[in-house]
Amino acid sequence: MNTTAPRAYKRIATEEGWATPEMMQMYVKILETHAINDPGFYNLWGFFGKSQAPRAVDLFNRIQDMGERRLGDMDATGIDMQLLMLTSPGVQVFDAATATALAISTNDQLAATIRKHPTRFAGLAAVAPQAPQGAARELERAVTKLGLKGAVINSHTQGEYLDDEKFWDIFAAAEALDVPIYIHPNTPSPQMIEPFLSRCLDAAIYGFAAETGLHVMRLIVSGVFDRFPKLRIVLGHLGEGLPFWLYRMDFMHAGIVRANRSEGVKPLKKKPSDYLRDNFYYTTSGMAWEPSVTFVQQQMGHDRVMYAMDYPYQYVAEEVTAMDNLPLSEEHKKMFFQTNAERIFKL
Ligand code: 1DF
Ligand code: MN
Repeated sequence: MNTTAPRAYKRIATEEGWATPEMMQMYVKILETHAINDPGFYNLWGFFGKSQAPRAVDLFNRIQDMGERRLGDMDATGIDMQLLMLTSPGVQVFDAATATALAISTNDQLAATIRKHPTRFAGLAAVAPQAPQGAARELERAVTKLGLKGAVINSHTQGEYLDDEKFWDIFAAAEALDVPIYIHPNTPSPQMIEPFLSRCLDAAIYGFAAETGLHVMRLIVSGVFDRFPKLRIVLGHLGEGLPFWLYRMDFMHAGIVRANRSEGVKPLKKKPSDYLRDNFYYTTSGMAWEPSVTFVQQQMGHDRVMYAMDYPYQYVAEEVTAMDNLPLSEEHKKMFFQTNAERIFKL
């Protein structure tokens, strides 16, 4: 099938990476000076930022191009619109003041890019969880003044997770603004990465999902969704494996609560799986495989699963064809490629 042929739906890709030259230079400087303590960062960006391997050079160039090359790649694969997010780990590796300032300037640049191509691009704001009140303020500015559609947070921030209440101003802001937070993967935190490293399992092959799935489980059992019942979270990679665990997480969580095992696990108003069905949305980034997509659609509902490519990391035309060929009714296919994204992100 030709993905550029006329069709009855728009293709909106909902986890598409971009970066500013300014941030890429700051990443390269970290690589050269070894300025932070994050083994995952050096593995991931040592490849994209310093390696001369053809794939690394190609990705390093494509991620920064916000004009002809990107639009050409979208046209070549029949992508009508990209929902852009600052590539992982975004500003989360810098000190709080640097990260806060960089998020603001990055969001201004993203808004300018979108103004140039308003039918092709929409975007999520970068925020710096290192300064939670500043992050909440920037989310509000980005949504109300810049027209961005929510925020992206790349899992842990220097080893800290969002179930810590010191971060909850960010959730309060997202709930009040009624915009989603996309929890995008990061490499595992310094506390958990060690056994991943020697087998190169720390990034997209598996570590991303282990890290991000853990992060979401921490959020759920912390009770954050009882405190913010309208909070909406988007996960890529079909939910980082969690939809496969629904039965077991409920069974085990009930036992842990009953036994009063830990201060860190209090009774919840609902089952863990209920929050994954009520507060979460899922994109197919990197997971263009019919059995998995079909399973998540069955479990979570056709109104919660959206198409994503994960450009430029998984720029694969055959995957668009595979998603076009999903066994879906015309109605469900339009929801999957277009109208779910329009509704969830208010495009
Ligand atoms: C990779 C994959 C890199 C994803 C990403 O951002 C990323 C990769 C730095 O293949 O190394 O967002 N991904 O979401 O699957
Ligand atoms: Mn991604």
